[in-house]
Amino acid sequence: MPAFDSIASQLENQAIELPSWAFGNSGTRFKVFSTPGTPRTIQEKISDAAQVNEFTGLAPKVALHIPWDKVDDYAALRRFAGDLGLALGTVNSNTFQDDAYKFGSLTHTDAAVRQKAIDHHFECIEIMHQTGSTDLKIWLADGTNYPGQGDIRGRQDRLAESLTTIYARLGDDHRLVLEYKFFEPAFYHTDVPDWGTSYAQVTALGEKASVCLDTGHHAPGTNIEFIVAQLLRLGKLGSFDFNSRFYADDDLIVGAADPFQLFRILYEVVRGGGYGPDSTVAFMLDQCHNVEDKIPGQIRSVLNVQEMTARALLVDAPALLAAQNAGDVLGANGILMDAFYTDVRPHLAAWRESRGLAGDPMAAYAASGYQARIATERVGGHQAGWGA
Ligand code: PSV
Ligand code: MN
Ligand code: MN
Repeated sequence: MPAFDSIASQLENQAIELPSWAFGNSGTRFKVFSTPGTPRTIQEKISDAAQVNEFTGLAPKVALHIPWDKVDDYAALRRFAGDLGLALGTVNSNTFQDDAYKFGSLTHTDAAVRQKAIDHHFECIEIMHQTGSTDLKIWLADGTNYPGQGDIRGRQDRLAESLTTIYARLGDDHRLVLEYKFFEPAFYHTDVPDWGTSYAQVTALGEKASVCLDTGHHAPGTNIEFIVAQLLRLGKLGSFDFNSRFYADDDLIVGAADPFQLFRILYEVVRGGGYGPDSTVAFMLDQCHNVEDKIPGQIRSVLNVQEMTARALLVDAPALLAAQNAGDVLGANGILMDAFYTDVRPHLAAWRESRGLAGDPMAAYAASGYQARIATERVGGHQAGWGA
């Protein structure tokens, strides 16, 4: 297995985008618990995201969700973030909250509703020009609850037409990423339920469109690393929404439920050229912190991604290939598992310290006093999204 030192320089390439909504209060349909110090504005969310980057050096971008993060002056917001060492990242559209979208948005039978949803995406693209963002991420709640409720085929056709109109409005440096999710909020059929549908739709659009893979959006037992390998092979893996799940779309801390799965995914990312300076894959978190503090929750998340990336980089690729080609089943499996079972935490701590960062970002954040300060300074923090 390669020594940690031989892969250390590749860790410099890691940049993980934080979702603005991770810093707001969130919960389930049963209860939204509020956490002292929760941000009241997008500026406060960005300030909290800056803490994650300050202690880890891993999170230089914040993704926005519109209209949750709507402001009058996006150029000023960009400067605000820039002053804290951050860039504004992916702009997430939102066509799942308005009454008009009860029966769909980009797929709706009524052209006026489709146009409303398209106009919202035009607004997002305009915002991207001002924030300097390159990615427009579309996730649709569109779908039906009962067989026969909608014309599945007609909805695909209208989706294709709406996406084509949005795609035509993208700026030269812009990309469109289409996220899939197998169910919820629709329970019978969802209009973009799987990577194949997303792939078919974005391929019809053109080069600037690709697939967003949210790790929580698959049926239990799905081999997600296979999807990663396939999309990279096809040149259509645009971005990740990282999180972890035990049951459905739990949005828990990435790597918390199944670190081995995260390792397997990141191994395929590395294997398929999705990691490194030439990669165009965007790595984002899409998480909520219902019962734990949000900033340390995000710090833990980016550290989990870093740890599993380091382990994936440690896989002895030539030896693995040789074992695979020789039909050495257990030898090949052993080579992969050797890397997975390597505890890289002491190496990563030393690597951080060599770069002027705290060896233990969780402890350093806890000792910084920031959490206590925001708890006293901020009163009446917002629920993620809906109240923002
Ligand atoms: C939907 O479940 C999703 O994963 C999409 O990425 C949304 O933008 C995000 O959650 C926040 O609601
Ligand atoms: Mn997502
Ligand atoms: Mn989700």
